[in-house]
Amino acid sequence: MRTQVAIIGAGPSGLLLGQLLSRAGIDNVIVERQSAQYVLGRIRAGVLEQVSVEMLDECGLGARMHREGLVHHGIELLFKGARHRIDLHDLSGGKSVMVYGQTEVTHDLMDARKVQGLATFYETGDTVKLHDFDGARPKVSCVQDGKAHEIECDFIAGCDGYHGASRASVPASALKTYTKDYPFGWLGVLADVPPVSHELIYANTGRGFALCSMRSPTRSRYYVQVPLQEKAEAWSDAAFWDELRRRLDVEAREHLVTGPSIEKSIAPLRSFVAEPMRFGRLFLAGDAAHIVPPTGAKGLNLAATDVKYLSAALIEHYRHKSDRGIDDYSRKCLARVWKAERFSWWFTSLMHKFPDAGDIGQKLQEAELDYLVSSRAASTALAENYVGLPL
Ligand code: FAS
Ligand code: PHB
Repeated sequence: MRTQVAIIGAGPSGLLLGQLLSRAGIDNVIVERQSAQYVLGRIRAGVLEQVSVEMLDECGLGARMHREGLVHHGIELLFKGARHRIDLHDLSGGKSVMVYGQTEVTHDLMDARKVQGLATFYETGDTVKLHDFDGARPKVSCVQDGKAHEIECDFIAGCDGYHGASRASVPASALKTYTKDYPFGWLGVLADVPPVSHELIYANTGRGFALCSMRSPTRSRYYVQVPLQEKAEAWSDAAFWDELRRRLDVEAREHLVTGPSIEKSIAPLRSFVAEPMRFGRLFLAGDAAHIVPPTGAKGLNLAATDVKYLSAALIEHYRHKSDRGIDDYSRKCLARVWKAERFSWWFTSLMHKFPDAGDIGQKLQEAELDYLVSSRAASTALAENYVGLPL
């Protein structure tokens, strides 16, 4: 078969790119390793920057998000047993964030693609291969239900995440990668209980980091920092709730509603960037090119802005016969990626307990937090990064 753009991966990056290209009349095919149900079963991001909200609106898919999503104008920082609100809306000149889970974003994009009857090969397993993307006639091959498919295309979008085939298909000599692994993970629990507070609470405590988030007024998402070697199955619900309570302030502890977990998993924390993000007719987007620790809620939003730049570049190529956007894609993305990497590293370094930091490490973090919440300049810096830097 032939298409204009072959997209590898049906996560948020691939699905969002597929929507934007289709709306511009550009033919595309998505190949996805897993089943749609499996992709939807992964519990990941929870916070959308305004630019991501606007992209879903641009795809005509914002209705459920605006109906069910929660607009947040602030977050709270908890340290030394007290909470301090950061007024994101005031400090960022009127911006806010939308709490609407990645699962829902993916659901909306998948439903739209299905209604539009756009070609999507699910459950291709590890059969996807990329061919000749450094030439003029790239191809993607895969096997689905035992049937081999060869997809001739003009361009390949590698939207297949950190462990995908796209970046792995690039000769190591053509790539420069940067990696920082953190000495802890996030144990996350999803539960159908009302959130402990109406805004997110990021907690720095002597026992480690905790985050109180949510998906709706009746569904909460909580995280506690755990050592890397921990296993989610070793944590009973009761043990999780007890540990979370130990990391909350008195009021939050009193308001915490607990219940059975409907999902429990541990995510490692990593900073990673692959440069460049373009190889001939192959473009990397989203987690295929970069990973941030989730502290700054940047992962999904960075994927969205990569897709914004890539879709504009491809539309310019087909509509105006210009490759200016394509030639500038990697530079433009990486300028934004590195700023988000810095913010995510800084916020992670400020809020987590590092094994080798000693007692002075906690004191230095508390001093920085004291300064942060008492300085408009410092709070503004946090706010403008958290809501998303201008494009
Ligand atoms: P994804 O990884 O979401 O999607 C890639 C898709 O490609 C997957 O569906 C995969 O099955 C498919 N694929 C992989 N290899 C393939 C192959 N060889 N052939 C075909 N398909 C292939 N971000 C936040 O902002 N907040 C969070 O709290 C947060 N939590 C996270 C927790 C975990 C465990 C992980 C891994 C990430 C988390 N992230 C979080 C980041 C996450 O939301 C990503 O930024 C987001 O999923 C990026 O979307 P994609 O680039 O589409 O990559
Ligand atoms: C989430 O709700 O999953 C979430 C929210 C904010 C973060 C990370 C994760 O910084």
